Amino acid sequence: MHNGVLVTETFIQEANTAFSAPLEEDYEHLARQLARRGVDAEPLVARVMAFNVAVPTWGLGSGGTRFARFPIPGEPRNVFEKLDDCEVVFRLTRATPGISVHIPWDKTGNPSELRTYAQARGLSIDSINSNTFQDRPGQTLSYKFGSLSHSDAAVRRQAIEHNLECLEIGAALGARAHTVWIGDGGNFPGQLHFRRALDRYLDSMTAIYRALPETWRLFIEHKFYEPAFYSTVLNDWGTSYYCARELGDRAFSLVDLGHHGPNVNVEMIVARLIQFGKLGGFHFNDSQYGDDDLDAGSVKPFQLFLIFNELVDAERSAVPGFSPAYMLDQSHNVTDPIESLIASSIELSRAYVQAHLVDRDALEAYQEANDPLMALQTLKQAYTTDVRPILATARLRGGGAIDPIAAYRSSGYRRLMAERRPSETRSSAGIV
Ligand code: RM4
Ligand code: MN
Ligand code: MN
Repeated sequence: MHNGVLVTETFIQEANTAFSAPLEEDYEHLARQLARRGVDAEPLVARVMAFNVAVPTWGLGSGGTRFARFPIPGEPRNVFEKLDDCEVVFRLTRATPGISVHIPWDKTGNPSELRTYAQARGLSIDSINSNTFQDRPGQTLSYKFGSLSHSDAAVRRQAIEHNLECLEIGAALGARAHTVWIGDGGNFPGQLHFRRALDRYLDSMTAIYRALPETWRLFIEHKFYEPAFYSTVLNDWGTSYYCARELGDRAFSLVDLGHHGPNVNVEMIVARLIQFGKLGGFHFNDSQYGDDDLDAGSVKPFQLFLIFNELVDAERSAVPGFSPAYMLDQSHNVTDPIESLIASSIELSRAYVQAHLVDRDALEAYQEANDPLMALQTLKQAYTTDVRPILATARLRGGGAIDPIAAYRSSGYRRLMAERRPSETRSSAGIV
């Protein structure tokens, strides 16, 4: 069964008919408005068409908290069904051909079969994530007290081996990056010797780095708390930067938007990592209090814009080696995951194109003249521009939907999946 049956090109074209005349009008109006500001809309459409963000397989099922998980009908039951859902997101948005997979959650007996399955849907696996933050049935040693930084060398070895296996699977899948996030840390003061734990982490990571295929990048993801509540081993961007530098040229820091303390200036962290040549990429999501894994741009869209402002600034000034990987990392607890992923990918494109609207010469002049009010106004002018017609035009030209969520809802895809994928009783708590 191929799910394109429902969300076919013809279906999308038909869904677009009602929206295309108003879109044309809105696009022309916006293009004239931008022309008055000396901005050409056409290259912006081209930029949006070239903009991609990878979708996480673990975001396709309903997530949950440690209290409960509320499954929705038609959830994918395995990685193949997850890819079917990814295909729907991709067809409608045309912005999400890349997929991040998590091992062992997405482990199959035959990675090359999975690779072909993805390719047949216009998708590719671009990064692999290891998981040493939970125990699996049949696992010899427990990660309860850590993995790559564990006090016991045998546990560290087991966690290293798992990462090496991820590299092998990733190579068969055609991935180009490996992301390591560990849950290691301490729940109580005194539990961990901070320096020793970090040394052990670095030793383990060195073994993984040595096995990294030549063309790959290694991403390390810091997080200031959770599951460890008092201290984490890779707690902040400074530690991450230090470790990435110690590991070598192909190791980079990955910024997950939910992994910072409240009110932390994340855009500044992004700028610092760019300046130091160590920004590997992003796990986009949004949050109110912590690692809430909410949809990108839902709570703090201005922060998302400010982050893209730094990214576009680096892109335009051709910072050497600047090539961050854009990935979503979200848990959809109360929405249809397909809709959340569509909405999130649109939020990212919006922030990206708005960042391109910043009048950078004017901004620099205001910065040099110490005119904070006008500097902010310059950013706000870009941020308050309604760029929806540019985003929709880019989707339309790429073969996607003008209104992807409306098209998805009218396709009946979820209903059909509810019939085809009888639910498995899985009411346990947990992120996925
Ligand atoms: C973590 C972290 C990792 C993700 C897991 C599921 O908080 O963000 O990137 O793989 O959650
Ligand atoms: Mn993450
Ligand atoms: Mn996270």
